[in-house]
Amino acid sequence: MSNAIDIKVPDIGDFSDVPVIEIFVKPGDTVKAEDPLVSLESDKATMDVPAPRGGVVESIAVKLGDKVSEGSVIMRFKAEGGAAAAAAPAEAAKPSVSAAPSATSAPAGVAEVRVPDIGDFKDVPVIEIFVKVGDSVKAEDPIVSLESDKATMDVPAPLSGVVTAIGIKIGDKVSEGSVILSLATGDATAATPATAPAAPAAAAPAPVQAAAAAGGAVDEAAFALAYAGPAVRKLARELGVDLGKLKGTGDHGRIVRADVEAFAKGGGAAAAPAAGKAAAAPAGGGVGGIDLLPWPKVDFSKFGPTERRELPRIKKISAANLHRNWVVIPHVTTHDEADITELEPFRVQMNKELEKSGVKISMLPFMMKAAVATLKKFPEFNASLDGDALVLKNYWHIGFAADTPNGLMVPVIRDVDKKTVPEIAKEMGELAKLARDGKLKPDQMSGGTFTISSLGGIGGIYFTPIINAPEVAIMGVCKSYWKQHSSDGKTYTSRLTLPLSLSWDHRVIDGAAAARFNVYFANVLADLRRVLF
Ligand code: CAO
Repeated sequence: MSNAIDIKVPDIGDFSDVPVIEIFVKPGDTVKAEDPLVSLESDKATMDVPAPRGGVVESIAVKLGDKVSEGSVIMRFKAEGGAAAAAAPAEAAKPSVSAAPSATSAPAGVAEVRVPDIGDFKDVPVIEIFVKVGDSVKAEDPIVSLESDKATMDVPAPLSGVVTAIGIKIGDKVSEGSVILSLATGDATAATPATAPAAPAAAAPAPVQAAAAAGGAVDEAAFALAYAGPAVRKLARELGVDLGKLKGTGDHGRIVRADVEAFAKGGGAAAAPAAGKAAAAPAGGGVGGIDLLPWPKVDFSKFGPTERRELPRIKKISAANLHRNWVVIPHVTTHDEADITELEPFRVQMNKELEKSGVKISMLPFMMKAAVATLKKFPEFNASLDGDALVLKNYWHIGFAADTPNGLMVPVIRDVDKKTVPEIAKEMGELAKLARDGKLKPDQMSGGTFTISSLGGIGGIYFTPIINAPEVAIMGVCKSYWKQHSSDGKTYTSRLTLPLSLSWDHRVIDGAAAARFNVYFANVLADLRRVLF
């Protein structure tokens, strides 16, 4: 009996003809159950289809851009064993992407609505309840919002009815299966909760992407940054309310439904449902019209031939992070330079001595050591903002920006203070390779206290790196070059000069401290004996 299994698109709710935007595996790859196989992107959500079981990929049945629906074959697996192959593949695939919310019928005409499959999340706090007893809801209306530390998820009503009881309150922690409320329906027992929830069905990041994907002619940057869940965003779109202009009254400033309604009633919105166009107008209200304008929509093909390329997944994730960091943090960049005339021959000598070990040392591991020495001297650079307080960290985990075929990644080397330069160089090489192969694990990218972004192997003189929040500073480094230097204006010597660009968060750091940081950092590189102090 053949061991091959067709892997099909599982239940993806109401979506059909959804384009394949990424394929994560190739024939010959061994995958484990739950490894992502392909990514699909509808206009509402990005959904990864995970492997329903382990196996070896025999062939891929789709290509990028192909449109698929539930049941479409995406690839063929050689199963791990004959017994596994015997199981119905569609059945196995089903729970991995979306499960419908479980509404079970209780007494005739009453359905109990429970928290649906929300992936790995457990004990997730309820942050908003959109309905009250007596309210009529339609299938798909959001009923509550849950918020984990990673995502905000709205749970939609699985069927239409009237709310007869609510079993939770704000702040309660819920998991899959927790009862949310009871609904009286015309025919509850007949109702099949067939519709997949828009937000919680997909993997954790999907609700965020779904929310961010909603389009409209408002200040999109501010709208995307606003602290609000998908249902509130949807309402804001319908009412033409620009979320970026609202102050939330929910926990931690979260914008709740009532805020949007109050804003709309108070004339804050340009107009009701047909407001999309009106909201596009700058809301400067006669003060000169210099507010942010909506992103220009241009038909580039009018001017010449074009080609459309979707951004890779990593780029989309880093783009959202970079955008937030750039908009939220008041960045300032201070440039300086380090004299590495003495350090460079030492580096070359060390590489000769280490030739047989296979470890190659660039300038970056020295900069990591210099960073730790400088961070110890200026602890507020090795810190993060937490509300009104600064959390100073007594560990020195240094991240480094790595350029990979899929986009920018920041692996982190832990406890740089306890490691030698060759140890750092070795670990850096290993992490950079994992990054380029797309195999970095989350814990290899987390916990950093300061980041170095080196373009030294490429070129440039100075640049303005974007701070890797929640860190408060980042050191950018460019290519060293020989520079004429004079201390008296009469005699000149050539010095090997390393350009430094330190970006810092002006909420935490002042310009004088940043200038001192750079001077100290440069001095350490000029004479590494300072690391001993
Ligand atoms: N000045 C002069 N030469 C330098 C240098 C500098 N500041 N830094 C590195 N070099 C040299 C290295 O010594 C090496 O020379 P050889 O080939 O002769 O040995 C060469 O440039 C290439 O170095 P490298 O880039 O492979 O090694 P690295 O340790 O300097 O950097 C890594 C490793 C992973 C950080 C790097 O490969 C990388 O990805 N850099 C890009 C980071 C980036 O994209 N930053 C921008 C983020 S903001 O968008």
